Amino acid sequence: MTNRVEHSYTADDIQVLEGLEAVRKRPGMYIGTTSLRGLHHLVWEIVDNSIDEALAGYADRIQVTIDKENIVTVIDNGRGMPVGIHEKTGKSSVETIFTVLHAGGKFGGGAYKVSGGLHGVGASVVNALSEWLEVNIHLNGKEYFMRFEHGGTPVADLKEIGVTDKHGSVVRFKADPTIFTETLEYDHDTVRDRLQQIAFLNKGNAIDFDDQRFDYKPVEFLYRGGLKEYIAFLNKNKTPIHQDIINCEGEEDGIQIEVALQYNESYSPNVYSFCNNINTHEGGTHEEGFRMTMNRIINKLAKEKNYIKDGDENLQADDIREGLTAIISVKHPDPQYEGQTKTRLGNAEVKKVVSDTFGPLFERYLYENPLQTKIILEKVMMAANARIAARKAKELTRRKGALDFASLPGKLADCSNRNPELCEIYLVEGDSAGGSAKSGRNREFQAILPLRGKVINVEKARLTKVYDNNEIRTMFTAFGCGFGEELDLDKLRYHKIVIMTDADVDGAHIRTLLLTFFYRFLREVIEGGYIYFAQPPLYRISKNKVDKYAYSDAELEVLKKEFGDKYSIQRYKGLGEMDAQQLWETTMDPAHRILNQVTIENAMESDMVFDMLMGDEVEPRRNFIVDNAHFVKNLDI
Ligand code: TTJ
Repeated sequence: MTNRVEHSYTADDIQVLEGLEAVRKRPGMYIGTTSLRGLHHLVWEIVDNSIDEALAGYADRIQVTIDKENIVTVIDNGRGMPVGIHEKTGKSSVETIFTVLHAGGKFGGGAYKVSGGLHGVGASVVNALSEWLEVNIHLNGKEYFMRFEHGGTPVADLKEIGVTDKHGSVVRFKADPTIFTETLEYDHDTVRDRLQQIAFLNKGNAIDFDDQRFDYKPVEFLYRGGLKEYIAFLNKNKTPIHQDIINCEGEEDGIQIEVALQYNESYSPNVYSFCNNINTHEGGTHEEGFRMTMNRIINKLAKEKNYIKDGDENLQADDIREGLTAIISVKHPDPQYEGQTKTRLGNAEVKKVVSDTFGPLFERYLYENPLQTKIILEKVMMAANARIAARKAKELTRRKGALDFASLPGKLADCSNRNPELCEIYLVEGDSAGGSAKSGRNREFQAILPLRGKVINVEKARLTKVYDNNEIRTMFTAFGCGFGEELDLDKLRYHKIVIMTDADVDGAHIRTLLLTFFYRFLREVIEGGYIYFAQPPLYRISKNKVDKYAYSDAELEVLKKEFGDKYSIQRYKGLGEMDAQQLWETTMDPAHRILNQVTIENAMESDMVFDMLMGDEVEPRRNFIVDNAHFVKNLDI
């Protein structure tokens, strides 16, 4: 009998190790990638556990620390992980949580598990991918400790190590450098932004972030106003057209819904949705429910108040979304995710829940606030009228053949190859760099499109103006894939669209304008991974007719050492300072160049930065420039 128990215990043991070994063999299966993005997943995974405890109502403060060695510590003031022996495994629950795959969820106390996409794979995955991981638990006056090494092997059993008057859980870990071979350095901004987002989405829960690397100061994110404060944050560089941020909360069938919205003067929509704190980039049933409810109520009011009359066409979703900043956040006990990146909420029942909970509250708000309603309806009517005008302008443009390839103005230097997979188009700032790029390129597969002057700001211009703009028309024509509803990626003529600008503030500005354009008109092209930034070198270092190029200050330091003394350094201020040969060697030759692929997050970020740089508010702009002084300094001296 005893033997049998022992035997099966050993078998379990082996199984556990095999489980973690599987994670180490194929980390991508569990965290998507072992790049920086995968590294960040470790942090999200651990933080999610504390969020669950907060959502269950037992914790209200989470502290995240990254120290100088990139060791991450997550602390919550929840109940503390359970310390008893786990029935099924015969080991402590803590050991089970950190060594058995997918065990995480079974121990959480909350009804809303924060799991979706790659999240929620469990703390054991983090343990498996860590050089070491330590757990401290404060529970019932006692402190417990356990340490794992080499990808999840317990150093000793869970041990009582002292007394405490606190309660909660502490997890510390060092990512395994043999797994994360690309980088072990967490990106400050990415971690900060995500923690701030979690704080916005969970009102009243404090998240402290202390990044001890560089000169960052500790920050506390605590938003008692929740989504209302999130909207105020997103709109901080925009001009709202009505005073209130409209905020509705409800619950039905155990599904919680929170919606907040406000219209601003701009023309573009900013609608974000979340399920269990995960950004559902691809939308889903909560967003559909929101759109349908908005449509129904706005059309109803527009009719009642005689903005639209019998026989007029209904207001459309696009009219209602113009200049709308909105967030829809649902907490669902059993979310189903769909879509390419598993970020579309699929639960059909959510549509009705949004309609039932948000609908009546939103409607009531509008009836009780006739002044704000009037402002909103007038804005939506303007959008509808502009849409009808734009449709006519677009039809006219198409009839004139302006988007046909034959009508392409002479400035595109196309490539000779016709296989889109092999073809690249460089969007180059300025005619002089455009000239060098044209002479330096490989004309077999590289096309060059010089952009003259400033690219139009598609956020601030009406659609008719955008369609009239020469640079925009040329790009649409050159890309060949159409846009908006008619966008067809199969027709895209280049599978690499490379934005090549000077490495200075103006270049960054043009890059931002272009990204904003792509984000608003060709989002699928970004999502398809077709857009890149070229990275021109910052310096050339030469000695005895040998030239080498540095793409960062750090690289320059390395090269200086390599060259010893008696070298000369040229600092590049713009693409125009390089001749055709140099431009090819440093920035365009696939064998040597650095291309940075643009992600939808880059584009969203740039959308916000953009608003800030272009908006009416002086203070945020000043702060941004001060914050980025290192960047500006690098480039302008
Ligand atoms: C489970 O039910 C009994 C009381 O404690 C519940 C629980 O699991 N709480 C909990 C887990 N709080 N915090 C965690 C946790 C925190 C971190 C940082 C990491 C992990 C894996 C869990």
